[in-house]
Amino acid sequence: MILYDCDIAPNPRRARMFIAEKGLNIEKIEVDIIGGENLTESFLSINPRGLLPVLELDDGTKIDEVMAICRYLEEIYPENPLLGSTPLEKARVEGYQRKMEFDGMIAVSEAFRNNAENERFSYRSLPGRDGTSAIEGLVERGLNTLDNFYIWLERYLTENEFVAGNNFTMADITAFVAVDFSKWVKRKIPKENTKTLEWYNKVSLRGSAKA
Ligand SMILES: N[C@@H](CCC(=O)N[C@@H](CS)C(=O)NCC(=O)O)C(=O)O
Repeated sequence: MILYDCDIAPNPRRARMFIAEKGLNIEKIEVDIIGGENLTESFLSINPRGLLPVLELDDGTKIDEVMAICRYLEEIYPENPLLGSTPLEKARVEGYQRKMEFDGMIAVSEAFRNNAENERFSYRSLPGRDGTSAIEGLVERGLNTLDNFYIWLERYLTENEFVAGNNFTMADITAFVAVDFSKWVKRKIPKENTKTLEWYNKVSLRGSAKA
């Protein structure tokens, strides 16, 4: 298998953390998003939408979308489950993962890519091939959603040790990557969010945090 990756990009990092948590050794090919390599014919033949990450299987089949990649790997390597074990756990992980993705990842992306100061990105409000022009008002909406992300994250971590319950799961990976991604829009964990700070420090110590 090959993971088409981009070292600096947050969505590929979610896949890399998942792979590291599973203890898998998967070859990686670096694609330079900043240099526009993801929009060249060569990469578009791998993912016509121009997005990373992509997992290529040994028979040439390509899987894009972080969660599709993680689902596939969870099915073929069920040890150390990160997407839940019981029907209820699976539902909880799916639900919290989506919340962390929409409230965190997408909010930062919206605030970052629509900010005219980020010249490299502002001409494309959306990532990949279908990029559209920036919309200024989305910066404020993204930042407001991000404020709510931090409020909800603190609440979940007050109720449980990890985002979706008492086990480390994909919901933690997405939330952790979103927290680091939020630095791109100069936001960080509010200092009064003690549970989130504790959780962040604990997750930072995992080997996968460096993936
Ligand atoms: N929904 C996709 C999102 C993928 C995505 O947005 N990837 C970004 C990197 S974080 C990308 O490829 N950006 C290319 C660009 O900016 O043109 C997934 O979950 O894989």
